[in-house]
Amino acid sequence: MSAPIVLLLHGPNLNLLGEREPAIYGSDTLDDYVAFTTASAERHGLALEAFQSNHEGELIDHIHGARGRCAAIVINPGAFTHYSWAIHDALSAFDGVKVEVHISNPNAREPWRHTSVVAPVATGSIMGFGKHGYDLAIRAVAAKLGL
Ligand code: CA2
Repeated sequence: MSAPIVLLLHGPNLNLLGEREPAIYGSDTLDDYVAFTTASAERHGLALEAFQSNHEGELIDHIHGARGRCAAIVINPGAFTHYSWAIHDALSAFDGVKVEVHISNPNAREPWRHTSVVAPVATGSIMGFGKHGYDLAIRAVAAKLGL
């Protein structure tokens, strides 16, 4: 049987990883994050698809496209985390495992980052562990799927 698919989504500005704000987000690029998460997925018998967009609607289209096709979504919604009820609603219509991941710990930053409108519809949230959070997310997906 083919490996269950995990959809890895990144939201706005995360295409700039490695280019600016290394003190907060480190020096790894988005490609490094995707390669790191792909390797983790393969170790756990999962296949990974990755997509980044600066556009809310494109992220929603990909969440819809995962319905009935992907076993899990790992999503770092970027700043959409804090106000996109549209992403909240799209995720609530996805029946698989949903992991919210953040590179930094938004709760230790500005007050406007302390609210996540995605967290209530996520299976769980991982934040503050940099790149390792993505490995933790894949491990959590594998455990939830019984792999
Ligand atoms: O810590 C995270 O992963 C965040 O989701 C990153 C978002 C931020 O709005 C969230 O509060 C927490 C911001 C992504 C911006 O990424 C940049 C990366 C490099 C240079 C500039 C921005």
